[in-house]
Amino acid sequence: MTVNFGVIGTGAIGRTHIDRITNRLAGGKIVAVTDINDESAKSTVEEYGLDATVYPDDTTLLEDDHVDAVIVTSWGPAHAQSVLSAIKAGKFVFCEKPLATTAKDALEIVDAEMAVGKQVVQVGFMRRYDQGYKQLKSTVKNNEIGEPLMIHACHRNQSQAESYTTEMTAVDTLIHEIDALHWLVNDDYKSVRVIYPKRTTKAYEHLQDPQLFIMETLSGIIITVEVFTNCQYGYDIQCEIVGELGTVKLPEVPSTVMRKNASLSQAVLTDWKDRFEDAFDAEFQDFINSIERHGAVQGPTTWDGYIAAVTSDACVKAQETGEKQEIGLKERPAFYQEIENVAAK
Ligand code: NAI
Ligand code: ISE
Repeated sequence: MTVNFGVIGTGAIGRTHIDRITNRLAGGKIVAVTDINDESAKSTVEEYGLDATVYPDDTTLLEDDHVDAVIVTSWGPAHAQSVLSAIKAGKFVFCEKPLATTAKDALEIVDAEMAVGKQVVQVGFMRRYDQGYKQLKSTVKNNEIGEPLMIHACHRNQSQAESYTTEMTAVDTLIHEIDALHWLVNDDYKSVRVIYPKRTTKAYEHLQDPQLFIMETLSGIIITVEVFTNCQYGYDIQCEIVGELGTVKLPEVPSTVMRKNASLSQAVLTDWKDRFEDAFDAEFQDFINSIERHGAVQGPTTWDGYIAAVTSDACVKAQETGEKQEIGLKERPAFYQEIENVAAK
């Protein structure tokens, strides 16, 4: 079986996903695209030589019976509506982060999916498919470093466009750590506060950069995440878990070591696309294989999208008030507990 995809949003990451499905992965085909910028949709079809219909909007794309699954790669605030419509149209959905920009919208998606009775939505938290993060997860799960006590993480981007705001540090960038870190230690968040260090002069004036988020989980694990989005030197993702018996850390990205001009050097990546390319491929291959083999998906869930929405919202309030914010999650429905149990096997 081939999974026929419709793509809603043919911008930067939409195109990379089209490329991976068309040129690298097995079992998927792009048959439909749409973008509010019609030219973008048309040029994407040309650029990748797709045999795909260009639709004027998501509503008409979702009426196409040839489309089995949609990829939602529009701007964040547009995601929830497209995901809800796609679920109602009986499609599988791969939604880039964020699933929704409000907890209310995320819960509406959760309810719509539960009404279907199986997992049909996968959220694009690709770090769960990264080899390094997977090794961290199994180290903790196998109790190799004892009980986790602290996590120290950092998310550094080389630079940001002028349109990037202080709030985006939480909702656009930190959101990857928000998802990955509680998943690593199988815990939920309790609170967050943010500290603003001395500002870099290398950022636009409206942006507070860097920022230090301090989060606490229900079991008392303290998590520090430095987000520095104009660090100049490269794209650098770090994560160390400190346990009772030892520590475990993400590996450095492999790179050749050069000896030249009396110095020893190793390149640092500059782009998230390169850092997580294998993880993006793996998450999509899993999405395709799960539909083909099980008629349901098994990656990061809408409940994970809900946790991220509530938590990033609290992070923004912490930015605005300068005070610690409680993170109040609803009780996880049995539906999502069962999905997690199956995925953990
Ligand atoms: P982009 O701005 O390059 O592309 C978004 C595209 O969606 C644009 O072509 C725009 O015209 C289109 N669009 C907006 N609203 C639409 C609607 N209602 N219907 C149809 N098309 C619509 O943005 P980019 O960088 O591709 O990001 C897209 C999403 O992917 C964002 O939610 C972003 O947070 C996420 N993302 C995830 C990454 C990851 O590491 N997992 C990395 C980069 C982006
Ligand atoms: C971007 O949207 C991403 O998701 C990248 O993974 C992240 O590193 C970057 O900061 C975001 O702007």
